[in-house]
Amino acid sequence: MSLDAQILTALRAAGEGSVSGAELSQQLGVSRAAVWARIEDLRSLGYEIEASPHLGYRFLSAPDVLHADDLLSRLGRTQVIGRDIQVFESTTSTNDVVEKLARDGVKEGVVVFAESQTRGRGRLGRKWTSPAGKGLWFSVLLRPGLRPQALTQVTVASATALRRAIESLTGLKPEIKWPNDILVGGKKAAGILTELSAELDRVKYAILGIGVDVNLTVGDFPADLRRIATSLKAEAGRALPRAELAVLILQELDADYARVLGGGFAEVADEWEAHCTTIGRQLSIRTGDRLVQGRAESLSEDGALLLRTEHGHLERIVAGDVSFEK
Ligand code: BT5
Repeated sequence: MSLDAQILTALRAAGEGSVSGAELSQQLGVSRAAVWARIEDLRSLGYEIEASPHLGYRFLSAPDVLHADDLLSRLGRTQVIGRDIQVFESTTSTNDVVEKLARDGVKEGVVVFAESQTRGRGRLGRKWTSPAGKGLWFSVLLRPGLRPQALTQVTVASATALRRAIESLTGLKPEIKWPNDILVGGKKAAGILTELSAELDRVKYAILGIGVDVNLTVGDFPADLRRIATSLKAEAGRALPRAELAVLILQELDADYARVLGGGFAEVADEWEAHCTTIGRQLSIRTGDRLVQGRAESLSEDGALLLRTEHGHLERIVAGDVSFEK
């Protein structure tokens, strides 16, 4: 952890109380002058830290920016996800940045955020709107050692984790639309894009890209999305702290990733089904150039959607676009 992250962790741990410069300097093994210089730097980034000659330093508030040291300090210890966090002001797509890291052999668990993306993407090269400072646009590098077909489990687990994190921060009741949408009030508020590099029977790496519309206003969405997309702020009626949500999502992702790798997918699937608007509905799914119609019955053991067609066959669908018939 960097010095800034350690200072923020120590100040947060003191809660309403203060920590003296001497304590910090001893705890971190640097001079008091170095501590002071780091605190000044954090203040210039927008952190409100009170300094009193007698009591020391007291944490008051953090700015609504994503700052890697701050995210690491809040996240605490996780098993895999968030071992390292990087934040970019702007990038083409955070999935591109993580792909480069993956090719360079970086270990799984690194998370890359961007305040804005110039070429954020959805599935099949669709565009993902990612305005600056309003959402969470990030990607996670995973090396799950699963068969490529089983990677849907990771997408399913990400959706359950994302749903729980949003619910716990906002009190909203997000729903999951197979395979990768999080809806609030019937409109899309978050999406997941899983990209992978695989050999025949093994995933080399997977990149989990997550976009959450946190504090966007109607005007931040292009006109053609206003009918189908929404933000957590619009639904909750108040602006939400992005860093806090980011940390909650990473903690929940870490927990669900461990559940999947530990053979607990059935449990994840149950939770997913309990919150999924797709199960039980009559649907059309476009998958490649095929249109399949039927009733969504459940998830298979490896995360595919099982669809009962009008002829009574059970079809296993691993990817596609859903539209509801009734
Ligand atoms: C998705 O694709 O929903 C996956 C979105 C993943 C975005 C993240 S952001 C971080 C990482 N880096 C990236 O470049 N991508 C990931 P799909 O199911 O194909 O949905 C795409 C469709 O959602 C578009 O065609 C629009 O209709 C709609 N859309 C675009 N931007 C949106 C937004 N900000 N909020 C809600 N809907 C949006």
